[in-house]
Amino acid sequence: MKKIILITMGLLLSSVAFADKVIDVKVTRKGFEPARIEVNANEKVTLNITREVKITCANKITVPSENIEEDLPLNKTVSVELTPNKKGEIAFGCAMKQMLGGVIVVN
Ligand SMILES: [Cu+2]
Repeated sequence: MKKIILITMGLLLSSVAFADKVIDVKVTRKGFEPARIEVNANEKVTLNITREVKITCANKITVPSENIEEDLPLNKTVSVELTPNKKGEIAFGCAMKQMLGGVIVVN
């Protein structure tokens, strides 16, 4: 009986630890899709980004306010993690003047 309680507690703890938000983002000819991502403040967010087009200026993702800059190799999923701690909007985009980009809306 004691063992069962311990296992149950372990499962509860692990489900809390893995309660992060995971969002799949693609780079297509239209740019980042979705271009608008909604999250909650203080929630850990993982963006799994896959660039599906060869010719695009979005061969990199930048999130200037979070000091994030990651290369996006073709057809490889790159994970970017962030935990926004205040409400508002976080802009993200390609390396080059944010020509292609989007916004993470923090609620
Ligand atoms: Cu660009």
